[in-house]
Amino acid sequence: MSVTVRRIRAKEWERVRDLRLDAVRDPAAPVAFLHTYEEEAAHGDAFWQDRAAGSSQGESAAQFVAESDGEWIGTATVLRRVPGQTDHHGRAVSSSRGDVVGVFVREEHRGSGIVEALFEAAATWARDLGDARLTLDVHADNDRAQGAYRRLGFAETGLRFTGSIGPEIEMARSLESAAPRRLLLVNGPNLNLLGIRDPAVYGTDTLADAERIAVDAAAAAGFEVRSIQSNHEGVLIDAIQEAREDCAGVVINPGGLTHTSVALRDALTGVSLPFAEIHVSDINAREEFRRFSYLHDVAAVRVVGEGVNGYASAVAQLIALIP
Ligand code: CA2
Repeated sequence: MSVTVRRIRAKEWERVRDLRLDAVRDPAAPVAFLHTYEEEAAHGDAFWQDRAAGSSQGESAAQFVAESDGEWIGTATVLRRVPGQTDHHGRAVSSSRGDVVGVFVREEHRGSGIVEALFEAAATWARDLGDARLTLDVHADNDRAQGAYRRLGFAETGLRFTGSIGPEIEMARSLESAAPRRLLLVNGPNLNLLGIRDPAVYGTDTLADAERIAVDAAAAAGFEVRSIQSNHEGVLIDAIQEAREDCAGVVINPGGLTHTSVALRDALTGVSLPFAEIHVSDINAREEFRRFSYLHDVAAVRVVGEGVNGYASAVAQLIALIP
């Protein structure tokens, strides 16, 4: 499935309306959106024409859509706040920022990188206009959305308030690009055998092929890659700890340590770098003992069973999260 993310066009106001009406009918809508289906459905054509016109061009608002085979499968809108204005909490705006609102991905497309791509487009637009950060408000009980925003690099600002949908918290993410443009690529035990043994499970591509695929994907986004492969857990842990000094994230295929190593998990969470977990084979379709991963709930990105090409996808998705 190829997905493109782009800004809407003014003439697409009917599609803007239809996607919004689908969003406010979602089961999560009561804790996600400020308006109900009844309120949105009551607007006439002029309302949607104005909204689409206002967010299709100019510097005050932009609506982005994710499109797959012509279908709109997700959306996010950025409302810019600039000095001199008062924001929706009544605070004077001291440095320009983008407020992200109206985030929605159709249920069947969730968990496939769409929200990351939408936020990347939103961040690029706001950063190019000189904004220092992205902010958003999320319902205090909407754990799913909060988790997704955290994985996208957002953190709580400390502002809590009660709005029309109940208790909400503000989260923010810096748009300043301070992180080094380098990733650490870690391949664990036995991955040096890739392509040499067991081609029925792992294919015929070698570790060198996987590393080249990762390097090329990173280069396309302006990043470099430092690669390490080791059969020794401690060597991998040392490399991960050192990455804190000069890397913005880690892409790791932990090999068999995936299913056994608390120490590797601790190293990855300890360095506070976002990381992608990648497996060449589909670990969910093999022996029972491979189904559990000590990294599954702390990885920012997971790519499983896409062969060595999965390294490109893991790199691209991870870079999309790096400010
Ligand atoms: O599918 C993956 O990428 C794995 O992380 C590879 C590990 C395995 O233990 C994981 O469950 C899934 C194994 C690394 C490669 O081991 C080989 C052994 C013999 C021949 C070729 C590769």
